[in-house]
Amino acid sequence: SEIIDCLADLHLQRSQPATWQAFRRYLQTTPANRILMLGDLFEAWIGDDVLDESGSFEAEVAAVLHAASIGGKQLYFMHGNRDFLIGAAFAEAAGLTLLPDPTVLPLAGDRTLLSHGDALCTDDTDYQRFRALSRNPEWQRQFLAQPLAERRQFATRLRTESETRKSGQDKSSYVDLNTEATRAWLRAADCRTLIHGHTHMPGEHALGDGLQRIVLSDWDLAATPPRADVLRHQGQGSWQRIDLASLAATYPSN
Ligand code: OKV
Ligand code: MN
Repeated sequence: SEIIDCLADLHLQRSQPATWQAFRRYLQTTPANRILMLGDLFEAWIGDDVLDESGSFEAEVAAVLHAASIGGKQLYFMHGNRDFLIGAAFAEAAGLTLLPDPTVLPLAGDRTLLSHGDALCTDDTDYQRFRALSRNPEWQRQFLAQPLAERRQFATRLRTESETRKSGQDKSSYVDLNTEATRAWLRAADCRTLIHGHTHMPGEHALGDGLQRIVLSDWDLAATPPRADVLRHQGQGSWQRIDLASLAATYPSN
């Protein structure tokens, strides 16, 4: 029967070759028929025209995804807060289908809602203001009209701003998903389960009335211990968390 994998927050970048290698190996070995990538596949994305540069890391990732697609994997991608500018050119180069956020996965046993997760961090009003602006088509058109060098500077500034916020004191209160907003999304979509990433706080949370959210880890194969979660749905069963990093540790010669 059909096997579905969900993963998120790989934050792929050339300077993290272990994570990129683990993802390539995963694509070659997973038994999944469908692979659902729930955002922040890339650490940064400043426009699909990065694919046209010679020696482009992003083009290399697209080519590997495209090969998996030709090999029979159905690939899906939802935007994250880092790679919200991924567009139709990347989707075509990678052989994947873009999904809206949120998307309902109408599984027989358990209708599951999929999201990156950032839209539900409603207590972080500064971030939500940035999100609304950066998802505006006119803002995106103006941003993409700038030269690549200027867009790179902007990405660097956002990364610095993000590091500053992460090192700030009272972050715990607003970096997580708002429970009432999450319950409202689940009810509106007639789902019991939400799967998301974004927070890098893997876990499972009961939200009351039989509702729940399952949180994916980010991927960092250079960390100690390394992390690389996949949530797998197989047959009539429920979602099963697989830590690819610990599987790899069991077979060091792989
Ligand atoms: C999003 C990208 C980080 C891309 C920045 C004012 C500033 C808010 C911010 C909100 C978004 C960072 C801080 C993020 C996208 C990155 C790194 C690379 C598109 C400002 C208000 F700087 F303009 F003043 N933000 N976040 N990147 O979600 O972490 O390539 S972020
Ligand atoms: Mn994110």
